[in-house]
Amino acid sequence: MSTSDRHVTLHYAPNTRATAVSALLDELSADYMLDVYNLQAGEHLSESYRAINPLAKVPALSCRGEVITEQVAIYIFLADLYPEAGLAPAVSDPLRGPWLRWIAYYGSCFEPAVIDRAMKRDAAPRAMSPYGSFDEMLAVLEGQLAKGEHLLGERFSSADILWGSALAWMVGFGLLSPSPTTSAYIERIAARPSMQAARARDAELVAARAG
Ligand SMILES: N[C@@H](CCC(=O)N[C@@H](CS)C(=O)NCC(=O)O)C(=O)O
Repeated sequence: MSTSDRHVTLHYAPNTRATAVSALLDELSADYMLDVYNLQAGEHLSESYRAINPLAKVPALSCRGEVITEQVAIYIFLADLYPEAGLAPAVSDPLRGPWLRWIAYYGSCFEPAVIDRAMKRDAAPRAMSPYGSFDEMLAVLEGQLAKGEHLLGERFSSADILWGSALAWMVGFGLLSPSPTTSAYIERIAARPSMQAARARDAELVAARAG
């Protein structure tokens, strides 16, 4: 596969879930470009963007004529697309299953729990709730984070970019009171040059609009 076969367009808006995806692309030294939308101006609601993502959400990727939406798919797809960066355990690696588990946990358990909390809704009855209770969901995650520097222990992976950025957002919104270990994890991921560069670029994009 040549480098150009791996060119990715990231459909993007600053200060959103797409920001950390751009950091992941830098971590992977990927060949990519940004297709930037102004959410405040409603640019993502256009017919042309709905042709890419009918839900009119970012992030979305275009690669080799296909569209990939949903963060959990994107964090798996990109790390697999650039395996030489080592951010996706190989299928033969014992850490492959845990890596998939924690990325899926984000979409299946963490997001629904956080949205319920943000909306001040109780979890659905236990048998219907995709995450049990908020406290259980968080305790399971924090138990994993206590095992090492990264979600997979010593091994840094694309899952850390997803989780580090999501946890930072949730703390910023006042939806989480993290343990000291989780706070240290959030800071560790936020300090990565890729994350700092993504935040700086977002500030420039927003400032350029204001100007
Ligand atoms: N299920 C999507 C959710 C993406 C999402 O909610 N993106 C927000 C930005 S952080 C968005 O596009 N909001 C614009 C809108 O809904 O109008 C995923 O996990 O990728």
